[in-house]
Amino acid sequence: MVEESNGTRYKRSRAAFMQAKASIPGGVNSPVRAFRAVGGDPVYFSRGEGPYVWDIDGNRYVDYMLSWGPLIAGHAHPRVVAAVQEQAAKGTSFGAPTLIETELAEAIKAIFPSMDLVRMVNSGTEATMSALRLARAYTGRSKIVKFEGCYHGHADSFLIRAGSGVATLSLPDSPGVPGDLAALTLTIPYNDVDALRLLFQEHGEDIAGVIVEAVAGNMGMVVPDHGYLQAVREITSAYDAVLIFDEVMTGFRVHLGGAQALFGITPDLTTLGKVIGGGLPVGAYGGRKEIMELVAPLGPVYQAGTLSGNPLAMAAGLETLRLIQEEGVYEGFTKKGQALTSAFQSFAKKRGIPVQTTQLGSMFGAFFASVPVRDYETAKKADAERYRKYFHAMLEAGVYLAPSQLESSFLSLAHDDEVIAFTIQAMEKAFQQLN
Ligand code: KE4
Repeated sequence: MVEESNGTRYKRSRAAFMQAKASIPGGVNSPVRAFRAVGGDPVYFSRGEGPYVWDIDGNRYVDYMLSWGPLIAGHAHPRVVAAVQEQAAKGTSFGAPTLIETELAEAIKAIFPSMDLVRMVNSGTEATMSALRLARAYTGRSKIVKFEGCYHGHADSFLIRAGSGVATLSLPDSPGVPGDLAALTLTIPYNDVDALRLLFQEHGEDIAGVIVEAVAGNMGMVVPDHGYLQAVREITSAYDAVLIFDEVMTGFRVHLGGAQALFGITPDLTTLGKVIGGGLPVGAYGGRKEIMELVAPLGPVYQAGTLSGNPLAMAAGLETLRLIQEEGVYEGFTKKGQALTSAFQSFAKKRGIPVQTTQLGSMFGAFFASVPVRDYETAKKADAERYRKYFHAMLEAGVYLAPSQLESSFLSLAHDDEVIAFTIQAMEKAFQQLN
């Protein structure tokens, strides 16, 4: 049995957590970091380099959480650090246009051709809330559709049966969201075309938009059924509702061009974040010209931000996009992701433990479940207790995974074959501790 916080291994982290709780709600600046789903106290990181992070007790881990996705180049990539240092020496923010903002917008457009115009913001939440406002303005309608278990950040309209931390903490919906506003968010199961068709038959004329994680990553990793996204596209088009692909997590992860490139579906709007900031605060939304032209100052839909497009995040994002467009990067991600998921499957089989795994590009997921996970209902049935034990066994073995089964895991350029081999050895040890 793995001791969650045995002896001195996490001594400094435990003390740090106690101290933090005196000043920060729950001791963390984002709920999923609090280890609530896996028990024990969170470990405090002091530094990262490549695929590794070190905690303040000096323990080293191979990191598959990678700051929840942004660090696709790995921790402190020399070229990203140099780009940020060079930019910082010239000034960190101007609140005025800079060339580098246009450079990143153009780099994003080259990878996401559905984005005729792109607006930079400072988080995925800002991106999705802005895209939602835009969809409502463009259609003159108020209702939106989201899917149970999908997470689109913490703007009021999205905290309805959401995934990620909302699901991890089993919060039904968040208090503080006015009932009248919550009523405008219609939620249905993911991967259920009939439910979507029925919803549109009933509310279609009032639905401004549908926002979807085209590959879901916030209820664990759940892939769309064959033809599902095509059906979502057809139904939204038939009712002139705006289709928003929330690619904050999947962008550059499941494919360089995100889920829309992988599945060949063109959304009306796309939201991005994480990778395009290379670890600095960033978000972006963009899409069809006739919709984006409504955004102020071009149009009347207001959205603003003191640090939007700040040169530091632009510099880190640009260098990161250059790095992942080098030859063979995505073949490498697929090879390593498959090595991990097949090892996981084989160790589980040997122990007679039912598991489900998913892998697309540099993103992968695993459930302790006997049936394929295709929506929030089945995701919630996965064995959380077994995941808890596995998480701590891997932590003890020097591998840091997402502290919740309702999240996804990520690879970086720095996860080389030696790191993958180390991880597979840790997996084998961890499975020996699972009954
Ligand atoms: P941020 O506001 O956290 O930058 O992005 C919100 C967001 C929007 N859309 C999707 C698909 C997302 O996955 C996210 C944020 N993801 C979570 C991890 N599941 C961030 C981690 C956290 O909340 O601390």
